[in-house]
Amino acid sequence: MGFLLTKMMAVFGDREHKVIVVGLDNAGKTTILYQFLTKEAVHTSPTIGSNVEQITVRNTHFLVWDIGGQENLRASWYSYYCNTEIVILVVDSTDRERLTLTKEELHRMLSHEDLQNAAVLILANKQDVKGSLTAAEISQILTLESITTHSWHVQACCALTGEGLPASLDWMKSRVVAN
Ligand SMILES: Nc1nc2c(ncn2[C@@H]2O[C@H](COP(=O)(O)OP(=O)(O)OP(=O)(O)O)[C@@H](O)[C@H]2O)c(=O)[nH]1
Ligand SMILES: [Mg+2]
Repeated sequence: MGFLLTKMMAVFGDREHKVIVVGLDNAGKTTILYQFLTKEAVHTSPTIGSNVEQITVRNTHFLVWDIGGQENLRASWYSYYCNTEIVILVVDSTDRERLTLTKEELHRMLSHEDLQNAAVLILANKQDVKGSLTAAEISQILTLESITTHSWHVQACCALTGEGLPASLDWMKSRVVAN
């Protein structure tokens, strides 16, 4: 049955779109992945390696890889890049000290040839925390306006309540439909 379904999906062009979720440790990547999937805030622990889940948005299927963001794991992010259509960069909007590091990681990532055709969604997470930076402030610090090589979008969100995440999925869907 599964085989038949896979064959039918291939015939009708209803393929899976690969998405990777990156960002520094503690940004909220795993919380976002499971909020996408279950519409609930789950308890997480730091990701060693990755989690992968299929998420469907009105008949569009995404295979979403949530990759651990600890320093020693960042060097292997590139091994997930091949065939990625959308990169979700999760930012902890309260972590002002490490935004420069996030900016460096973002620009390094975008220069990788395997991500040449990928679109980038920047999620300004933890908007529920008082004093967090706004999406516009994060956009400025990450110098998003200077990115002309990739399609990008910035979205404020809160992974605990799910606020901002439906709009993010809509943008992801619009990107893959456009291509
Ligand atoms: N206040 C608040 N806390 C959040 C939010 N999103 C995630 N957190 C918390 O931030 C912590 C880290 O969340 P994770 O989702 O595990 O972070 P991660 O980016 O997957 O971290 P690594 O796996 O180490 O790379 C957890 O305690 C979450 O509950 C949010 O929107 N608001
Ligand atoms: Mg994680």
